[in-house]
Amino acid sequence: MSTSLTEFKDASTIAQKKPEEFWGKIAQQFQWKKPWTKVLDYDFLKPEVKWFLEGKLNITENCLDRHLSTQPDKTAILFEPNNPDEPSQHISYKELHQRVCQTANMLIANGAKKGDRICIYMPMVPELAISVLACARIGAIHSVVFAGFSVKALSARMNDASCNMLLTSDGGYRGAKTIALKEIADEALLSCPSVNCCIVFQRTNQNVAWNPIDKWWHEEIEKVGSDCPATEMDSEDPLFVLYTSGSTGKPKGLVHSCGGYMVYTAYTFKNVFQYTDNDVYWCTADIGWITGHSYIIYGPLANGATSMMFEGVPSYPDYDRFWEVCAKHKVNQFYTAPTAIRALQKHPTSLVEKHDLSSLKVLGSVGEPINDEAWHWYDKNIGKHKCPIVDTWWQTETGGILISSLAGVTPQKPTYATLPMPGIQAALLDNEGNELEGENEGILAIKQPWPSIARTIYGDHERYRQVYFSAYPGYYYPGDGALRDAEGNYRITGRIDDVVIVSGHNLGTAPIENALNEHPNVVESAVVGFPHDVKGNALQAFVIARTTADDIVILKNELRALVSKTIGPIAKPDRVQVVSGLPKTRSGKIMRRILRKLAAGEYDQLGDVSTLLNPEVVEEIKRQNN
Ligand code: 7RM
Repeated sequence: MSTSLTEFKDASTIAQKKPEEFWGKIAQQFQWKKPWTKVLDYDFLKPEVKWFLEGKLNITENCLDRHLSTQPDKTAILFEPNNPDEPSQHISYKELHQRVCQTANMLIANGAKKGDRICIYMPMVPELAISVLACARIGAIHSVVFAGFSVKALSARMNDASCNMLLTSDGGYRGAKTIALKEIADEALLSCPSVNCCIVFQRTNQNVAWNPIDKWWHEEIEKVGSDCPATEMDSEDPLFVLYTSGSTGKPKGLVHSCGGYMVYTAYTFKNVFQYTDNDVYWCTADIGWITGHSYIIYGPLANGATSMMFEGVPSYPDYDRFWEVCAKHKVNQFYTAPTAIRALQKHPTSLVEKHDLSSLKVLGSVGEPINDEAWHWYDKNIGKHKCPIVDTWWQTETGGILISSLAGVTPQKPTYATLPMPGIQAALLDNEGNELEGENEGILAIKQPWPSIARTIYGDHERYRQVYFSAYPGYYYPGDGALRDAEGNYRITGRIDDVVIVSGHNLGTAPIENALNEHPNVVESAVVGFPHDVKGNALQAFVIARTTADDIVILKNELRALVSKTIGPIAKPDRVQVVSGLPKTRSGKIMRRILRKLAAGEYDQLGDVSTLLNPEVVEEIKRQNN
């Protein structure tokens, strides 16, 4: 681990000059059943990437078995339930190992084998993490679908990967609500002929319908023992598939491999968060997202860490739940999303001050650019100016963090993700694909593979090539824009596809949103283009305002003037619409695709809005426009 700036710089230099030597050395710290013969083989044009060729391993031996001799009683998973009156659970490495093995045997007893796709549609209970690891134990490919997703989203994902089995639960708790997961799963299964077994974990004890392929988890688990050898996997065998929404409707199933993914998530977890032995680490993401896969389960467990799993939501029973839980478990590293920070920031700071947050050492941010106001609120009120903030830029596709500071080791800079991790060769390109030098702004691209890059899109390698490797041949193209300062720090400015051409001018919507957000009465905003007779496209701004209705006309004029002054009259939105919310994904990303359709009045082309966090705002926007 790099614990000083010098060590970090040395690591970066070696990783750049001799990547195979660098990653080979890191990979040696893990347990391999058979060593690799070559560290890296790749061709970004094909594209093809292979790490630790011919190496054999099982990731669960590295996450579990390896720690049994050294720290069997250390808490691996610290489970905090939705209901604060329900006791938390400390699951030791020994117990987790035993439960994963037993669950793996339950899967085998129900017909699962290496290479099968197993869909997991479960709430944030320990059995979700156990299911993921049980699949990995036997070499089945897990496909976790976030338990907030609809029937359509679930069935589309199960069908895309022709899943053989589904692991779900009767229901799930989410704040004051209960979600009928089994009911959703039942409806989804009606159109998923490949699934021939559905194992149901009991969480809420609600009534459920029963079908011929259904089995109760608690009955099946009783029938098997807890001795389960780890299946030998090739380094390049798929470990899991995870779906991410694309700019078109069809979700992309990104496939991650066993060896490279393990090495990179473990390395970045340790270095970014500077995790030390007795720390309690908490990532608030759901395991349904890549952040949960890499930084609740695999990265932390590969390091023998204590990783907290939280079943609830930030607002239940009140808006201080995060802080209450931090104090209760003396959390040392806290990793969350800007959308959560902004939501909590709206509530009185007395809700924070009520709790003793002195255990916190490191704060993290992930998922979208963190705006200046949220960064400073987080730094002041949660970190008390004492905790470094790691703003971690990465994607489902990258498997692990690519750009971030290392907590307390490399310099931080508000709203900047800062420096690429060792081994990550970031570049800024202009529209023609020329590399830009020094302080600049452009299209972010990565020049060399890193161990946890996704290997393909499930069942559609051509789409994988097209989306990530064809725009700028020879580079991995993440689809984000970035600024770089004189020191080489990166600030991610937003998705490239969030660009609108107004009267022939390329306008990024992100800077316009930043300008709008400067207004004291604006909470959040999103800008999209819509077709315009004269300009080709014009801009529409959707803003969440603090103002009451009376002031809206004044506000709209002020906002237009503000954009005009900050960016230029060309960027002035033709329309400003005040809304109570913006359509967001469950992980907090604004769905500009839907706002574009709404702005264009194409209500029949909205696609499936049921996967949104807040489908009701779509209805509200439609109503306002009629
Ligand atoms: C981890 C995750 C990926 C997209 C990515 C960016 C945006 C993520 C940051 C960020 C600015 C960050 N995976 N993004 N982290 N933008 N700063 N620290 O979120 O596949 O769901 O999304 O999210 O646009 O391309 S993801």
